[in-house]
Amino acid sequence: MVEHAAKVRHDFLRHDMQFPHVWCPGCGLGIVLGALIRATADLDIPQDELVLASGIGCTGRMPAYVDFNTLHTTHGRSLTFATGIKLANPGLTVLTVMGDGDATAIGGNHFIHAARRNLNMTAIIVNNRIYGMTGGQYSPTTPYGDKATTAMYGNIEHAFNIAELAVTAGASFVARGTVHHVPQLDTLIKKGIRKKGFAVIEVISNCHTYYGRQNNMPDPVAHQLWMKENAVSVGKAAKMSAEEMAGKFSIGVLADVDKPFYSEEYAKIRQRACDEVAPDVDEAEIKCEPDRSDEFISGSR
Ligand SMILES: Cc1ncc(C[n+]2csc(CCOP(=O)(O)OP(=O)(O)O)c2C)c(N)n1
Ligand code: SF4
Repeated sequence: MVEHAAKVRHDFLRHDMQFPHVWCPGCGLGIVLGALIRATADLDIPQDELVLASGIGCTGRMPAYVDFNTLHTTHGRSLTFATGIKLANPGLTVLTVMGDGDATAIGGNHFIHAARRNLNMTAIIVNNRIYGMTGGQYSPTTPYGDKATTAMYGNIEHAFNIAELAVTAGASFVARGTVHHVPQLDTLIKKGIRKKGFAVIEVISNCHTYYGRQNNMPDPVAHQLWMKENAVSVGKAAKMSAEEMAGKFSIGVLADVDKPFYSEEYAKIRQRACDEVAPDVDEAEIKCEPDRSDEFISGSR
């Protein structure tokens, strides 16, 4: 077990090139990184078939540390780069990792439309309720009344519920986990990668440096205790009243539906157009590749 964990760390991290990392000691992002490499290792996906794209932010630094095909792109735009990659090479397993600001503020438009299109990729959204990298400005997930560098008297805006937004926008698979419930987080990421369609995993995490310090949770332990006390399983949450759920949040799988996904539909349209408009062109030149990314996913752990 210990040997396996060490091998995963050795094989999946760019340990000799990119460490020490830039994150604050105790930041939840290290836990998300661990869950991501364990999940991809368990699924036995060859690293050359994996892509991790990010935007900008503390979360956006994650691709620097993993030994996959990686892109560190512009703020809010990782899904647009990821879409291009998936359509150009549907055989790749494409993931994006975004902060709450990256995904739902500047990238909010791309996020809802990626879900609506049902792109076959996995979006991990690390929700630490703040803009970490730029010094603690409030984000679309900062709760009403909480403090931020730009809301020193308390936030007067109301927060998005990222997972519910994803369900409403049409994502095939939507789950919420935390950096406290780590084995569950590994499983949710694996389920998301296996899913054919747009999979969203919201991860409740801690930015104790900027969010916590301004909101009476100044260290990672306080955040861990808060997650432990306030996370409720989806099944249990369904039986609780709105009053009982006040201040709490559900964890687990919120949506899991099967429906046509974009890269498959797009390949069919291309094939049809090729057959009708250019029947004489050599098929090898046209390259209407179907989405076969699941052929590389074989792990059963
Ligand atoms: C176009 C653009 N606008 C603004 C910025 C500045 N900026 C960099 S990261 C960031 C927010 C980061 O917050 P979040 O996405 O929640 O990620 P975190 O750092 O908390 O992981 C902002 C506003 C930028 N880099 N590019
Ligand atoms: S500023 Fe916040 S989100 Fe960024 S590394 Fe530090 S604790 Fe993590």
